[in-house]
Amino acid sequence: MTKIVLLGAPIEAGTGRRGCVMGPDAYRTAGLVEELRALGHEVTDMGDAEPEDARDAKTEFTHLKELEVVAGWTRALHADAKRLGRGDALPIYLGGDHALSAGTVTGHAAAAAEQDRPFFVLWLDAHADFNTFATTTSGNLHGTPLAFACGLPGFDAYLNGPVPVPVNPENVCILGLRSVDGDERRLLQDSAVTAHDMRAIDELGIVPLLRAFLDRVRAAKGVLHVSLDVDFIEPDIAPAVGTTVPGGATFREAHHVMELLHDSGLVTSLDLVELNPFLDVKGRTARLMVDLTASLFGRRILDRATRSY
Ligand code: HAR
Ligand code: MN
Ligand code: MN
Ligand code: MN
Repeated sequence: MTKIVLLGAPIEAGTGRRGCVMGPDAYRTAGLVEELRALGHEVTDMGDAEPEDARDAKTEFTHLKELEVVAGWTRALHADAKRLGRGDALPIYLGGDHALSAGTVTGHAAAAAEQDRPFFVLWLDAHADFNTFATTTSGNLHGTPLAFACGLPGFDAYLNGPVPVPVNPENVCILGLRSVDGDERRLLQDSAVTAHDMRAIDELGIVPLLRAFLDRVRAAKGVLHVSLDVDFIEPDIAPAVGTTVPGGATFREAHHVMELLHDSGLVTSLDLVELNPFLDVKGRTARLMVDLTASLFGRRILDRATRSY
């Protein structure tokens, strides 16, 4: 049994279109609480977080969209995540677009540092979200949270100062990449982030790539934050996302990742991001995300005599 807290983060300012604000309620409607309780977990839904006022958030760049709103969410969620990271329950953040992870990842990194635990991030995404204010061409700030969390320069507007505990890029693994911008690609290649694109998954298999990372987390006695972007998954089966890219993880690849994460016992916090219920087809994407979360929390096809991990 795991103690789980759910916190909604209905932010859509990081993306170029409307709809992610409905994400938290779509997860509730799709039965997330009931599914987790059916697996024997103790679940508390804390409702939705609210952004701080961040009208002071300013930069020299004029093409950034909704910087003040994103900064307000970053500050609020950073504080929420730092507090929840000190507690004994496992938080699931219900997005909301991926800009929310600027707050959750940096908040959990700060809480882990207080406890002298190495902090690791698994980023399941078609995108690297490794743009800075200087490199984003779209100005959509959901393309920036991982660069921010890793301490790349220029982001002081988000937390009104530097990131207190930047994530060590060596402790970050991205799985599922298939859309990276030009300058973003250079930043990623110059960093120590482990980035596995879909070709690597095709050639080597998603399981060995994930296992290698989990082995590192375990060896370091680390804690693991997982950030699951809907667009990690093949859009034919997960259409409710504004930034679909063909060639994503299959149904079984996505579930297998979740099953291995469960068996590892290493996950300490989770983001579910980018669900846009306005784009969904009869709730299927919301239900798939709930089912993937259930796999991460122990739902299995058969009980195995030996652990698969
Ligand atoms: N790289 C593109 C940009 O920065 C697209 C980013 C899209 N990000 C998400 N989350 N949808 O992964 O504009
Ligand atoms: Mn609501
Ligand atoms: Mn993303
Ligand atoms: Mn994405």
